[in-house]
Amino acid sequence: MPIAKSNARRKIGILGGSFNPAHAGHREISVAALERLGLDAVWWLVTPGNPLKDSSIYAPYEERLKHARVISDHPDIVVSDFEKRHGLTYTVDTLEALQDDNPNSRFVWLMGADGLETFHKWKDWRVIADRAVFAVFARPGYGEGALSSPAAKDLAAFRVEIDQATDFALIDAPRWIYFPDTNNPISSTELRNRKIQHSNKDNQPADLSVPHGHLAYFLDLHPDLGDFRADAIEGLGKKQKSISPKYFYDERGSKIFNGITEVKEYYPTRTERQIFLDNAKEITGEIGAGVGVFEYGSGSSEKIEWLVKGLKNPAAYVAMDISRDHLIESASVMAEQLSIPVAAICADFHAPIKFPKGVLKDPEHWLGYFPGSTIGNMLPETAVGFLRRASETLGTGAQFLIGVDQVKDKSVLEAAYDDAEGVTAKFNMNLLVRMQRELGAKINIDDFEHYAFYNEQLSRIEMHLRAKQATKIVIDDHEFSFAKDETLHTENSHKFTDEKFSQLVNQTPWHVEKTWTDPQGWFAACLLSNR
Ligand code: SAH
Ligand code: AVI
Repeated sequence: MPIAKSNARRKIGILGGSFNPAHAGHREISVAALERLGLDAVWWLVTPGNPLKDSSIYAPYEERLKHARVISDHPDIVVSDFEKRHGLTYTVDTLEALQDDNPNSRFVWLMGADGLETFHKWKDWRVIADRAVFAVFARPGYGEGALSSPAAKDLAAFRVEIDQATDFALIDAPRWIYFPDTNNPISSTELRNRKIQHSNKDNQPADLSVPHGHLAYFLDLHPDLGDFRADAIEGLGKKQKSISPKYFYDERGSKIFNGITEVKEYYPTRTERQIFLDNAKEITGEIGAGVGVFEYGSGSSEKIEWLVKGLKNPAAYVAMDISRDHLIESASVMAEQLSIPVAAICADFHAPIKFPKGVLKDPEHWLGYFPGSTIGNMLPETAVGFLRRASETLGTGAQFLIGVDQVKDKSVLEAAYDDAEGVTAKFNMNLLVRMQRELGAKINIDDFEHYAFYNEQLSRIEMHLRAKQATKIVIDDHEFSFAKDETLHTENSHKFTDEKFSQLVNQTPWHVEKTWTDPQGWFAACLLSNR
């Protein structure tokens, strides 16, 4: 674990951080630094602690180290506990110690453009800049903006051009360099291939799961590995422009969704909660003892407590969602609140998922839990595929409790998806904000408006972003024109009758065991079994 002392004049990049947890972005910066700066190695210095962060979402040190080693996955990236061993917390001191310890090495401090934005708040940041050269890499969502940050302005005279990159590690500080083109290090085609490989992979390595803070484990299947850019370009190129609703859920989108569940027109959340509470005894009785609960699209995990409290000797709760930070935060809170092991999996529920073996005790059987009628956001044929895969994930003898929104009066439905406060509109528009921030898309957001209607023929609410006037969206060198009133289709929310839902379920290994509804029949909780 200690880094071997070097005797040659090695060029070493340093990426410091809490690595809570390490992810693909850390690796991308490191690989870019190795290639562009001609470095011999990149060391990931995992800081022991950041007292400003909430300890409940902060995994123990050894776990962060272990996870970083799994994620780094590169012969020239070394994960180090240097700061812990030397009792250091501040970069300014770490650099001094590194240089004292390795007089024959040249160090380059590495950071994402997000780091540069807040660099002026670091302790003795000017001393840091004097001590070592540093390289800044554009990251999805963070680019040119960082160049107008206080530190970037203050140090503007010391910035070198990227044509000097290969000698950069040997220049004397203060000097810095900015790579504007690393926020899309992988081409769309490459991503597409990687994505296909990923979805063919029906088994993920079990050692990608690590204990994390209060969580029994955190398994990151990296659902975000750049797919947003490739999917946006593909979807905007279609005749009816469209994009998957899964892209609503960045950190901000997840929070806006919580706001939707509180507006008076959005009946699903409170109706479903009432069904669960009114029938809790019967539902938990049907499920039985010793189950492990696996929640798909767990969001804020707000609907789990009644279930875990009502079940007899539940074995574990595993939360799964695509929205990584929100998931870690919500599942960590649940881990503190529930008296059973809680774990989290960051994944796309359209990909195959297997539980890591031997981490949690096997439950009597698994109960899939999929509230909110998120299943309605899938096309019927996609829902069939999803249910089949879920049956494989959960194993034979499993049950599946699913929230299913029902067909009802059009005016009730349309109001629920176009609330007077405009929270749903904000949720929909967030997709454009996210495209701007993460893809560097050029969009005049004011040219678009939220548009939702009930498509009676297909029994679904459709959400679109509609162009108020002729406009365009530009991503990289792709330009997508919108005529006035042309739309980008962002979401379907299918509404079911009992019959329609059973027809769908009957194409899968599941069958409907029992259904509970509210007095108006607006929403249903369906218990499926694959026994
Ligand atoms: N279960 C909660 C949240 C529903 S919102 C409730 O009933 O209120 C839908 C959730 O599904 C969000 O948290 C979103 O991040 C997640 N989600 C959407 N698409 C997903 C996908 N393809 N894979 C995994 N999670 C997804
Ligand atoms: C998550 N899903 C079930 C919500 C729905 O009702 O389809 C998402 C949503 N879209 C707009 N409002 C809420």
